[in-house]
This record gives sequence, C-alpha cells and structure tokens, in this order.
Amino acid sequence: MMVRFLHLSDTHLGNRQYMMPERELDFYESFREAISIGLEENVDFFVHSGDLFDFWNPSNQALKEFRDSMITLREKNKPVFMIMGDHDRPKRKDYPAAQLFDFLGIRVLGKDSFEHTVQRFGSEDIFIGGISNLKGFSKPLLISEYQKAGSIARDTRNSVLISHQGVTNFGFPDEACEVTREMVPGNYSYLAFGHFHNFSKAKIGDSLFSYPGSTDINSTNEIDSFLKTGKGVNLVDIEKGEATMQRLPLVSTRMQAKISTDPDRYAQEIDNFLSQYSDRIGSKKPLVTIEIRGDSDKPAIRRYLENYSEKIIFRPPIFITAAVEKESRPNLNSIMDYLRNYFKDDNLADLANNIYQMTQGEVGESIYQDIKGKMGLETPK
Ligand SMILES: [Mn+2]
Repeated sequence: MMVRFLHLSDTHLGNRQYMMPERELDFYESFREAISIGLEENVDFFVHSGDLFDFWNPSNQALKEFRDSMITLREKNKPVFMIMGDHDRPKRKDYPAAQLFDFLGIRVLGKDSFEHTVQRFGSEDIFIGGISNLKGFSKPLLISEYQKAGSIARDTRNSVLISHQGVTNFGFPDEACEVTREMVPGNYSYLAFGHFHNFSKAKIGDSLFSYPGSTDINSTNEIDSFLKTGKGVNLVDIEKGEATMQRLPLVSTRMQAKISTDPDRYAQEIDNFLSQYSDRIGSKKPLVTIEIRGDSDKPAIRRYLENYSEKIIFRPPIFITAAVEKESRPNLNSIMDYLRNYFKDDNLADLANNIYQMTQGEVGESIYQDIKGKMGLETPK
C-alpha cells in the first residue's frame, strides 16, 4: 500500500505584487491550480509548509479564496496539514488565519512547539509532524524541537515532518538560515519544507528533503530560478517508509523577466525575451522589470515601451544614471552602514537598526516603545 500526498508551499495568498490587482489574482490562480493538481492525482491528503497567506491578517478576499478551495477538499474528503510560516504567525496574540477553517478539516500543527498526529490511509499509518516557523530569539528552541521531532518519530515507518525555516546549503546566504542541514532530523520518510521560494531537493540522512518553492514569483530574486525550472508542486508517494517525489509544473504562474540593459540595446533585448520564451508565455502577459543603465532619453523610452502594451506589462522602468550608481554604491559592509547612508541621520539609522534587529525576534510592544522613545514621546522601558 502506498500513501500519496501533495506538498505545496509559500502560496502567499493576498500578495498584490507591485500594487497590481492582476498580481493578487495571479496568486489565487496558481493556488487553485496546485489544489486541482492534487485532486487530479487523487492524493490522500495535502501538506502546506507555510506562508499560506501573505499577511497574518489576510483580506477577506484572500480568506474567501482559501475557504472556497478548502470546501472543495472537504467535499472530496482530503484533509490538509499545515504549519505557520513567518508570514502567517500573528504579530500579536491571535489565532492563525488558517485555523478559522478547522471545521473543514484544516489542521495547523505545532504553533509553539513540535506537534504530531498519526493518520490512517487505507491500511497504512502515517506519522505527520509539524513545527511552525520560529526565528530570531527562538533559534535554540527550534534546534531542540527538531531533536524532539527526530526522537518521537524514531519507531515510525511512514513519516512526514513539516517545517518552515531556512536551512544552509540551498543557495541562500548562511545569515538567512536558522539551521544547518545537520540539525534537521534525517529519520523521516519526507521532510516537507517551506520558506525558500526556489525549488530544491536533497537527501538528508535517510530522508527525502524538499523546498517545493513558492507557487508564484514574490520578488525579482526568484526570476532566474523560475526561468530555469518554473514554479511547481511536489507529488509525494510513501511506500514502506520510502518517499519518492515527482515535480509537477504549474502552468498558470505568470511569466516574469528582469532585463538589465543600456539605452542602445533595450529594444533588441525585449524582442529577444519575447522570442526566447514564446512557448512559455501562455495567455497572461509577461510582467517585465527593465533596468536601463547610463544616460538616456527617459520620455522616449517610456513611449517606446507603450508599443508593447498588448504583449507585455512593464513596471515603471528603472533608470540608473552614473550619478545614482555612485551614490548607491558606497562601501557598505553592514546593515548599519546601509541605514546611515539611506537616512543620512544617525539617530534614525539607529532606530531603523533596532527595529530590524527586533523584528528578527519578537515583534510588538517593545518596538512600539522604542519608536516612541526615539521620537521623544515616552521613555523606553
Ligand atoms: Mn514565503
């Protein structure tokens, strides 16, 4: 007997990238496509590894989109196991938004510490463990929760661990990671991870590990990986404790590109992009970020880009003149240098740095107090 599930992640429902209404709809559409792939593959259940919503207090529209899909899954008797990503974790005492839909069979696991459930599908039991995103001050807790997750699952055969953290050696700088690969328990059949938006998979211990990545492009940093591998979801089969995974592409994700060029070549590069990716562009107009370096006739370029209005959505072009380039590229080695350079005011830079440091850990009252203190409204405690 085999257990089959769909692993999706980082759907960021409600994200309205660049304040564009069509981008908000795109995120809903790629989410719906992911859900329908799972239904077509007749999975036993769904796993979502966090950042379901883009904000912890999503808009009613985002809640409705999620609810509608979950009603369908309920009707088809497909349970959903998930955890909170950093975007889902309430910034003050509150419920995770997804938990509003517990009556539809949504299970949000491990809100403050590791938690598990054992579910039976056909003749197979499967151990499903989860730990919601922990960051900043709670890193040591995370490491001990991973140890706990490893030891509790020791004698199980079919097992899945759901987690939303940065793990080293998956193409992200170590500063962006809370844990190293060695800290992740390697005795699970499958490690269902979220947080990094680019797809990757690996073997960790005896486990098959994967970041399925986001279902849509949340930032221009994801474009290179998107052009190489597209966005997708993971179809996972577990049989006799061994996981195998198939990567299934999402076709609804809108094509994006970033073109960094100069005033002499931009027109050619736009046409190159259109011909190179013509078979992948689909029915949605691609969204293109264009960066033009050097002195240029800005109004003429803006007018030229309008010729493409039927084929491409351009963001307002970014013009990088020699003067700007010099100013934005001082020798900046630390976040504090960046902030001083940006604000040109040590006091403001100091405040911004404090906020940055604190948002790596607990968010809330302490930041508010600090801001009031710096603004002379109240002495910080
Ligand atoms: Mn995310």
